[in-house]
Amino acid sequence: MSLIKRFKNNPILTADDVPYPVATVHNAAVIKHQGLYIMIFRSHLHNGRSILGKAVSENGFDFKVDTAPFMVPSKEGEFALYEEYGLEDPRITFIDGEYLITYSAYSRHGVRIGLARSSDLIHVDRVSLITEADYRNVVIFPEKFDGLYARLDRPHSEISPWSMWISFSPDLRYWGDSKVIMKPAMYHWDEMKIGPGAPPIKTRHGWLNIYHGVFPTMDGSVYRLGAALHDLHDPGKIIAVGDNWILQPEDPWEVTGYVHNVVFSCAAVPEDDGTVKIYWGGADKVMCAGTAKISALVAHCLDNPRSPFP
Ligand code: BMA
Repeated sequence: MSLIKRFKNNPILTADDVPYPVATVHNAAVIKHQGLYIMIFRSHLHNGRSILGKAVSENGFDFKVDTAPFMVPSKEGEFALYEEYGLEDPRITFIDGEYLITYSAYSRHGVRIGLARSSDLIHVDRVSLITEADYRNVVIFPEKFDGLYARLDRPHSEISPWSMWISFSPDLRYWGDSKVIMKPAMYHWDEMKIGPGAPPIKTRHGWLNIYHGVFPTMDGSVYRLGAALHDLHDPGKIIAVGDNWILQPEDPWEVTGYVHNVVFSCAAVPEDDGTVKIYWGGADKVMCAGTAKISALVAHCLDNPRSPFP
């Protein structure tokens, strides 16, 4: 039986639901704010560059999109220089009474990560560009460790398959103590590269990390989701990585779209009843959602684990 139950009315959001011209709606961050689900989603414009929109829902499945985009490339200062080619793949974390939004900033100088903050998810202030070029998929933990913020990310490298790293910061601006914590497994569903997906969820057994892994085929790359557990007090220590994927492209809008065979998650919202709503982009074109039992995802990691350094 599948660990993740797809929502019966997937896809939950498409370009047709957006009141300004976009080609796609995908790879969205979602978080609960004052009883509402707030989604910050990526859209390709018709020139191929991306911006971020916002949608709101009462039940986590039926979203209504704002009339105007939430964030577009900055026209000011260093952000303008590094956001020239667009903003992609946001993630949201709530910590210390504020929302932190990370996003990929694309420009002629490469891809790096921007950090913005908001108290109400209406007004948003850019804080800093928190990586140099060739980083993606930055997710910030919703708690500090020994007084430090912690983040997972995925630097690019020509020597190693692209792997998951952790870094720490006293102030969100300066990051260090970086180390690699998890690598792809050879001839395995994630052999080509892995990257953080949703900001980690705290469970009794550890931080649940829903990540993506990529396998190269003769028909292009296949993006799937997997799960790993990190130590509660030392998030750089992986307790277990579930050996099998937890979600793969199967529905028609996951198999065919802007880029085919992609499920890519930037968000998972834990609920009080022990379930989690997982959100993913389908084929880089639409937004999909599903639910899972948190205990089942934890068991998936613990019952059939593989090494984080296979
Ligand atoms: C990755 C990123 C994601 C995208 C995925 C599949 O490299 O660009 O934004 O969803 O590829 O195309």
